[in-house]
Amino acid sequence: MDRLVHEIEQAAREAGAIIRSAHGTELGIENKEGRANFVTKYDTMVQEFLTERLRNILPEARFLGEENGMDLFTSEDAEGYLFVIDPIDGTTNFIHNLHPHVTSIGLFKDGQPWAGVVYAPVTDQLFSAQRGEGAYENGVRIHSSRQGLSDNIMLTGTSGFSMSAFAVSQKLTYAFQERCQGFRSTGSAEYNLCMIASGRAGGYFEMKLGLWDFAAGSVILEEAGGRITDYHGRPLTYREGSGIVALCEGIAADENLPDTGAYWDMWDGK
Ligand code: 2AM
Ligand code: CA
Repeated sequence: MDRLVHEIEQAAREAGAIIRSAHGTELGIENKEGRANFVTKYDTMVQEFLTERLRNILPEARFLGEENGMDLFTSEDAEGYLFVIDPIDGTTNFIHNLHPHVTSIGLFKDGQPWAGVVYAPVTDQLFSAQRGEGAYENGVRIHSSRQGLSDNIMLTGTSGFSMSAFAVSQKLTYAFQERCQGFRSTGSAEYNLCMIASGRAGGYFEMKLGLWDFAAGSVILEEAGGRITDYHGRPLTYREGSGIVALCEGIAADENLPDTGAYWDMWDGK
């Protein structure tokens, strides 16, 4: 793996140390737009820390992040290097001192994800991947499950932002339920993708995510032999947030899965 990726890993570990130090302190919780959407002073602090730290590592890179006001992909982002950062993915967990909450750093090259680093500070798990170089957990190569649905646990999103998305997700969960070993929900999209990449879970779907919620994990999952698409099975555009369906190698090969696209079409988009 490129030295650049190892430097990003180090930056993610340092961000994680800031997050670990937060417990027992005043978090400075504020409401953002919409339902169950919070930001704390640590989200902002870690975003600022990473922006400066990563700028030193790769001065020519542009930045897109959840907490820095630069959250729209522009035409200039489609060329060269672009960091797509979520300082804390799983902020609601973080607020409740619940694992997982992770720092995630995606690095795009010419508009496509090229490397991803996800660090879970509570469990000291570092996931990373570089396009064409495989995926790793704490330096050990990982691969997604080659087993089918009946031998896997599935993960579901929380869809805290929308009751109508929650209702459709519940229906899709029901459709998968009888064929898998049941569902879990972690509250962090990036961590979910790493759980599939490392063979612990078989799949995950969520109807609305920010680009920073899957920018890093998508490379990690694909490098671990898994697949990530929209609900209709199409490749992601990586130009904005979207709904995602993420599957391990074994489940991606199943031709009789519930039709996620049909469920997507039931959602009013609100
Ligand atoms: P966050 O913790 O960075 O906000 C939970 O299933 C996942 O959904 C988390 O990764 C969470 O990211 C994300 N999420 C929470 N609220 C969201 C919203 N309003 N829009 C998109 N994604 C959201
Ligand atoms: Ca976040």
